[in-house]
Amino acid sequence: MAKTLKKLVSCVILDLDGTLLNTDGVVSEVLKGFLPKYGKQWDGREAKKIIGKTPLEAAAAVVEEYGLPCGKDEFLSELYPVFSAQLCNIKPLPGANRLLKHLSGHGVPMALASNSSRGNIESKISYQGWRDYFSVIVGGDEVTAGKPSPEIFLEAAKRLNREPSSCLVIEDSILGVTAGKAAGMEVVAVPSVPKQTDLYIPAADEVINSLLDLQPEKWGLPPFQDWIKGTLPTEPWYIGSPVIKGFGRGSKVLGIPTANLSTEGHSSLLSEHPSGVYFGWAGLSTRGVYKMVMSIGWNPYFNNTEKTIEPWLLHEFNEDFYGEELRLVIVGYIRPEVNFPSLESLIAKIHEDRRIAERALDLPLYSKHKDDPYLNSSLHSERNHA
Ligand code: ADP
Ligand code: RBF
Ligand code: MG
Repeated sequence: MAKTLKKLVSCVILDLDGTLLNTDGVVSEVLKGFLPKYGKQWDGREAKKIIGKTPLEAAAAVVEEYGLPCGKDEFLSELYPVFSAQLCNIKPLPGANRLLKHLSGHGVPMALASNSSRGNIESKISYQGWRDYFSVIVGGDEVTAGKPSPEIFLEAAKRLNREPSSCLVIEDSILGVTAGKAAGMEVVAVPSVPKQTDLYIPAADEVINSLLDLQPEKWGLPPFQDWIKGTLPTEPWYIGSPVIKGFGRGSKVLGIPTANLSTEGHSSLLSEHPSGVYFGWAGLSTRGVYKMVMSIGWNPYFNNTEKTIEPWLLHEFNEDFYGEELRLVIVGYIRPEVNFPSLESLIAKIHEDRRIAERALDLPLYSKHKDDPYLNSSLHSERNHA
């Protein structure tokens, strides 16, 4: 633990949108429904232009990007009521509830520092039941300049009664990371745009893939204690589809076959879950239920452009099963996806993941999901036909 200690802090200042809340999902939905009125189509690729901005700056970016025939103030005042009605539909990001519960349980003072307006922040967090977690809240309308100005973070530190140097900032946007560093604070970046890690590395003190990967002990804060034998239990989630052809390199290049799922119709499920290595149970209609370890993401080693799901069923099959219905119950998380200097080191790591998953799945906590009807229903119906 001491070896990896970066710096001691005594409090945490969090950004809200994109860090704790999946606000961008709702923003995208609202714009998707709104832009057609101006004869335009929302293109998700512009999403990163609005991340971390104040509402007015974000509106200005959309007006400019799409060449809308209205002013930014006019656009914002039209959009605002639509967006406000959607605040209750914003979901917490993976690991947000866990992090807030953990820090508050250990009495670590927490502040929210967001470019959103104070009123907006208050509504968003009351929908989540998070109001009591924060002893300080600073909104973009309470300072003269929003992020990337350090003002919002300095104000939060002042109200927390702490020196900036003993504050840890957690931020998803480059603007926010810049603001935190300018305030003289320690900054962990959790980028909300995938595959952009390199842009954050020079600015932040650490870049992590999702809140699940935060190690508070690196900053002198109490460590999480919910890891069990190298795994983090997650709310079980379910995904199933016929097995499709993948890149054809699993067995050939790695000696590790991965039964690729069609991601069609699963895009929102896929975007809800951070990339990384997960494990659980796999049900194959007509065959049985097996232990499974999988990667979700872009496979940095191969630098894929699509986010894929690649489950390795921990069983020897003597044939392929393309086209068969594969159902997964994912019960836990192992690690973030990483790049490797060589194929050998990637293969070795995947075998280590296999050992971790195999051992963990024998724990009652995880083994009970083997009997989930979701995995077995297709089996039963096949049997009845026979
Ligand atoms: P692809 O790129 O088409 O997914 P792979 O080389 O990754 O090809 O091989 C995956 C295929 O191998 C699966 O679709 C499945 O039909 C078969 N297969 C055989 N054994 C396994 C296993 N233990 N786990 C996953 N897939 C397996
Ligand atoms: N690919 C990576 O580039 N980085 C990883 O960290 C990584 N972890 C994996 C873990 C498991 C359990 C499995 C089954 C695969 C992993 N892969 C990873 C994906 C591997 O590159 C993928 O199976 C091939 O791209 C085959 O299509
Ligand atoms: Mg595959």
